Amino acid sequence: MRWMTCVIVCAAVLLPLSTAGAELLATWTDPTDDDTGDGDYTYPTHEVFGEVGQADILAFTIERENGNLVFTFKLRNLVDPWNVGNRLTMVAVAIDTEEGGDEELRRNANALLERPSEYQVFAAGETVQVIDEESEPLDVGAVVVTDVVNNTIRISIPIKSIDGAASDWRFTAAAGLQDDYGAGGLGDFREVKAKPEEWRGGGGDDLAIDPNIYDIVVPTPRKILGIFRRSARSQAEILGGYSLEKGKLVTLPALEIE
Ligand SMILES: [Ca+2]
Ligand SMILES: [Ca+2]
Ligand SMILES: [Ca+2]
Ligand SMILES: [Ca+2]
Repeated sequence: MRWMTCVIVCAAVLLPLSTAGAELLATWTDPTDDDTGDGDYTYPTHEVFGEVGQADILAFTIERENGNLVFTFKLRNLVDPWNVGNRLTMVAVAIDTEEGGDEELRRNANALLERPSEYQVFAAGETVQVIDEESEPLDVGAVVVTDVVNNTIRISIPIKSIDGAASDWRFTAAAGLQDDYGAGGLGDFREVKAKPEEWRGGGGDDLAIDPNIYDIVVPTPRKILGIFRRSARSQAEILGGYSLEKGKLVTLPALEIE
């Protein structure tokens, strides 16, 4: 903690006043009402999900602030049915910093990563966890602030603890529902099945092949010399790219800071 204080204080001293505060690195807006996974995912039928929108990303922002890398998810509808804060929504960011890494998004996401990650960040409610490419938890001093009124989840990670500059990194941002198994800590992505149940989403499959992800931020294809560098895949195509017959998981694309 003393070390973190030092980092914050030192950074504040070293930074000229004009750049104090958050520096916006990138922001993406995301469509409303596309929290449908492969195109037809639905929420569990229990009344706590009744308002829907708990896993609908509206915007995803990356900032640098006082030596921290800050991810902010704006969601359509964070809810607090038990007066314990947000327990229903879970967000994840996979961070690719170099060659190699973890090819799968963890915590029951059931999804592969186009850009294998060195770090993965998961947050729900007041809990946040950063894991490395071996799925080992890292004690890096990450902090999450969830604002149920303004529907934001803000995750702050001391950037030095995950080595270096972010401009060349790639980021995969995803949202789903959390299943904390009633324990109140950080859980996993809640299972999606073929038919919705009281505590299970619907529109996927009954096995663990479909992604348990409702919404992702899809990168905009970049044009080079007027030609799209790669063909644009819709979110439904990306999240619907699983195959029961082949046992094939979906592969999530990554965002880059331009
Ligand atoms: Ca959305
Ligand atoms: Ca990597
Ligand atoms: Ca499933
Ligand atoms: Ca989306």
